[in-house]
Amino acid sequence: MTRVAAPRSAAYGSPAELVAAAVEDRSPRAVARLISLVEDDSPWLREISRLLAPRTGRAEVIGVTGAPGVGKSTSTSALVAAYRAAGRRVGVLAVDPSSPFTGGALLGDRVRMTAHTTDPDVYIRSLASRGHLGGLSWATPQALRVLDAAGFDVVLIETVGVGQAEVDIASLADTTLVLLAPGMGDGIQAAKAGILEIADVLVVNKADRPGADDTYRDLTNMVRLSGLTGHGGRGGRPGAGGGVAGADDRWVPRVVRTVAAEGGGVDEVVAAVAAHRGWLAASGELARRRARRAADEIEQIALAALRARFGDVHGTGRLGALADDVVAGRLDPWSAADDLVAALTAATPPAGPASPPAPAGQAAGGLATGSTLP
Ligand SMILES: Nc1nc2c(ncn2[C@@H]2O[C@H](COP(=O)(O)OP(=O)(O)O)[C@@H](O)[C@H]2O)c(=O)[nH]1
Ligand SMILES: [Mg+2]
Repeated sequence: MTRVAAPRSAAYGSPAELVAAAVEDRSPRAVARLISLVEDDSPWLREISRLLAPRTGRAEVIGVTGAPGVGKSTSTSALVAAYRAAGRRVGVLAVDPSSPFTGGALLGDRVRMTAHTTDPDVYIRSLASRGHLGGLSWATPQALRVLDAAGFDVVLIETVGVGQAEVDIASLADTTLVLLAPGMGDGIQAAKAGILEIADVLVVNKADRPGADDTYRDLTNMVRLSGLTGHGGRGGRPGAGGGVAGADDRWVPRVVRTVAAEGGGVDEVVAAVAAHRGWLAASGELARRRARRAADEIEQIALAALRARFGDVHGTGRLGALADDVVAGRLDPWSAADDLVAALTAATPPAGPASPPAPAGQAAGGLATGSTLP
């Protein structure tokens, strides 16, 4: 990619200026820059993340997932309208690994989203990852931090697939909407386990189509059965009791019908999300989910750092030398692995910039350890 990896314009001379522009001035341009830095694994991220941290934790994060074509973008757009009508600032992250920037699907999304493009309190971004750290699963939570700190009350994250998504939406969102449409046939059967794992609200979209009632009934039965048997629903954690739904603090997923293309049923979705939000707060599950999210994030960053160091070790030829020893019988693979791990943990992290980074191409080593940490 020939994109410039960092803000070079005089407007943002430092990470602090850039973050201030996004957080204090709510500049969409600064927000866009910050997310670009995330996509590029910029060496500035460490400093930026430190500056953003005190401003995060306020946004309500809603995941929107489901098979391609089920109506996620249409529903997201309708939800943006509903939340804007309630006076809330809304951010959207569209995460679709199969259709980065130039994809036809995105073009369609753009058209659907145009209704909101002139609203300064709506920020819509299709997320790509040009970095090497861990792709979208790494970039998405960081982009979410940017929108959260920039004062978006609600952040909608649209991602494809159930159980197959590169981004684990359920671990990222406070509330996960799983969209289905009539005519999926055996798809529902096959997807059942995955759906119950992650859905807080089940949305039968395209309720104007034949078969919608069957799909709705299927799902409602499925949810009721799972309530009776104590399976499903992320609120149903071990220790919460496996009794009849309502007899403990479990969340039983709501099933809602929508015609997103016409805005039908969207208010019910908003109400279901609000009810789930209430349960999250009352049950203590919100705090647990956010702790899990943070743990995931830390793990991703730590693993990326280890991978980067592994690359450094590779560069030294150490692995090759160890392999030679193993082939020659001078060393067993276990001892060789011990040696390699020792080299990894001993390796000094790459030095990072304390000031604006070099242009793209030299800006590798995204997990640079800056000298700016207090
Ligand atoms: N009949 C009908 N079509 C819909 C509805 N919602 C979305 N669609 C259409 O379904 C297609 C796919 O929608 P899209 O939002 O792009 O799905 P996504 O791939 O899940 O994001 C588009 O042609 C939409 O206009 C609905 O409620 N009823
Ligand atoms: Mg879409």
